[in-house]
Amino acid sequence: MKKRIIILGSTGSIGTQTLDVIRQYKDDFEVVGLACNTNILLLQKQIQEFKPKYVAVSDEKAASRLPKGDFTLFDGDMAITSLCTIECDILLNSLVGIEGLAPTITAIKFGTNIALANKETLVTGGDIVMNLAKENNVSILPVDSEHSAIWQCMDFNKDKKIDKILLTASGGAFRGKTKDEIKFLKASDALKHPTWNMGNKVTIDSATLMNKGLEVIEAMHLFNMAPKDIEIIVHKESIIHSMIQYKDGSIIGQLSYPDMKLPIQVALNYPKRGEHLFTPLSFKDLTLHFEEVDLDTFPCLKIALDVANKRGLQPTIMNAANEELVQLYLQDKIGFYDISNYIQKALDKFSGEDKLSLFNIQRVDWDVREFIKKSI
Ligand code: MN3
Repeated sequence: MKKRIIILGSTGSIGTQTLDVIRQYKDDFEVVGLACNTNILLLQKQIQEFKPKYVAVSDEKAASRLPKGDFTLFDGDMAITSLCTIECDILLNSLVGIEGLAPTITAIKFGTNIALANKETLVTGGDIVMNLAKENNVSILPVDSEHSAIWQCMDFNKDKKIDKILLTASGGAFRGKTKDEIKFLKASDALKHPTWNMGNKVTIDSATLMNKGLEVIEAMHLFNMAPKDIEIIVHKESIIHSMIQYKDGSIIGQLSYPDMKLPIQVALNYPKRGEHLFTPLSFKDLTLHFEEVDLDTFPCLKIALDVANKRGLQPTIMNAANEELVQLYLQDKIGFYDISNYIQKALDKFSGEDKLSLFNIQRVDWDVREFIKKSI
């Protein structure tokens, strides 16, 4: 029996790489649903090739441009939620931003296993999502390379008693530069990212190291670890994707060339190992470097670590402000350090003391965005 896959965000960076993986494993997987926001041209090609039974397009105007075919179309605000109620074996969520949270929750309630590439799901709603997953006996399969690495090091047993997570970081596009140099750098400078092939939002988050902060919060929820037991190590080659340390000091790491298709296929094939061979690492001529992380030059990470400890709605406030500010930075409307400055302003302004619920997350998210838009 082929595993039935639904992909949210099929036209994005992770979505297209997931379809590359499925192309390599034609006998193992079947695409039953695809969802995107506006990229109808690419979606049309994907529909022709993978023949999903269900398609969701959240932008109604864009949906109207999609020619009818042998599939059921969901369009508009509820499109993605509707797709999440369709039976399948794995729902891969690669939506970008807080938009990814509600669909994850819907799919979990329907008992669907989630391959999770949407960081905000766990960053904002981690406590809700992990509890719901447990109640519904649903697996959260990490797709992010670091979390996949940790999961693989644990031999897929998230309850394994470990002492520490060693989370590696490429350091982003501005690694090694001073504050005075970075101050004037624009989004276009960051988009020339050295190692990973990612979307624009993630590339900027990677340059500010907010991406690593979000990953600490994700790891905290996924593996039930305190933030203080998650150590960040800058490793510019991105060959070691993360490591775990046992009480006796023994460390286990996962290594490969940086290629998102590897963690994607690990999640889809779980609990089996995939048969398709990725280019294995050649140790000849391989030199690896490690540095300490510089929290002074990259204040976004410092904020994220602080917020990780506070939990509740604090990560939602940080994330909402960051999402808005990254868009403004991409449009050249603000400078690099405005991102961390205004995130801090948002955290100072909002108490975030209300109870953690989907409703409160969405409300606070909206309020913080309005605050940022008005402030700039
Ligand atoms: Mn990552």
